[in-house]
Amino acid sequence: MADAVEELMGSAAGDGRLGALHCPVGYRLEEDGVTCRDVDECAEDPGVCGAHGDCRNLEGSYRCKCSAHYFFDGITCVEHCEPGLELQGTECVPRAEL
Ligand SMILES: [Ca+2]
Repeated sequence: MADAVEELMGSAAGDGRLGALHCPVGYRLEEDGVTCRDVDECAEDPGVCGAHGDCRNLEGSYRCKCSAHYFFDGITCVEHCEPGLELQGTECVPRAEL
């Protein structure tokens, strides 16, 4: 078990993903090794919003502008909010737990 973990970490470090500097989710380290740049999710994954939404890149994230009767659940456009999410305007958001 321990060997497998070490191997995994070794390979991750090998391709540069485990450097001294980490970028927040939605950002990627530039080739200079110090600059974090926004990932353009719309350009990298044109299908990210599915067939029923238009993608708009945002700094650190992205949004899908969904067609009528479709809602953005934080990842893509869906026809119904998943259990645990509730509809708020045109977006499915985590249901508030009190
Ligand atoms: Ca982005």
